[in-house]
Amino acid sequence: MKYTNLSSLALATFILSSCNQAPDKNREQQVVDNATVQDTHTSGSNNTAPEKFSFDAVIKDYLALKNALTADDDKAAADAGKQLFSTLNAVDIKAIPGDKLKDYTEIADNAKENAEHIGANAGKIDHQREHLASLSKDMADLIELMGTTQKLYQNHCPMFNDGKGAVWISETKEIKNPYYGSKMTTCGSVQKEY
Ligand SMILES: [Cu+2]
Repeated sequence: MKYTNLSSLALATFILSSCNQAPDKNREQQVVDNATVQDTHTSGSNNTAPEKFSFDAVIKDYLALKNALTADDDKAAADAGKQLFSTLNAVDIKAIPGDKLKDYTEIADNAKENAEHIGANAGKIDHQREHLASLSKDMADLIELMGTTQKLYQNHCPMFNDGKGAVWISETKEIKNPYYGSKMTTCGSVQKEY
């Protein structure tokens, strides 16, 4: 396995246990959302465009979310979190190669939970940033699995989470730390290029 999904799942579970929202309610909502998306898909039978998996929209939404937290903007981060959640739910899993489907689903489910919590926590930027740490691991895992057409960097902040550190995915080589924003913009280093 190229990615370490188990550790990000463990982190998400840890974060979720400190959240106000009942996880069961989230899951129900997710099921409803999935059903809605599937309905729209099946009813759009006039659409003759070939179904092709594109991961670009997910990356675009993640980067908007990351940049909102870099700018210390909890409301924009919440909006971006909601957008990412709906983009992830709209992904047509039929377009994902069969041998990658199981891994994709596991990581994407985790990413959805993180995006949803960031969306629901405007006003609590510290909590949004905890979820960003788990979400960024998910994104790194998804990029390893699905690839990217866009040039991206995996950056590392050594200080976040009591010195345990956290990664983020960036479109620029220049360090702009989303975990500390204006307090410590240039903390971190480039760990990997995609
Ligand atoms: Cu949360």
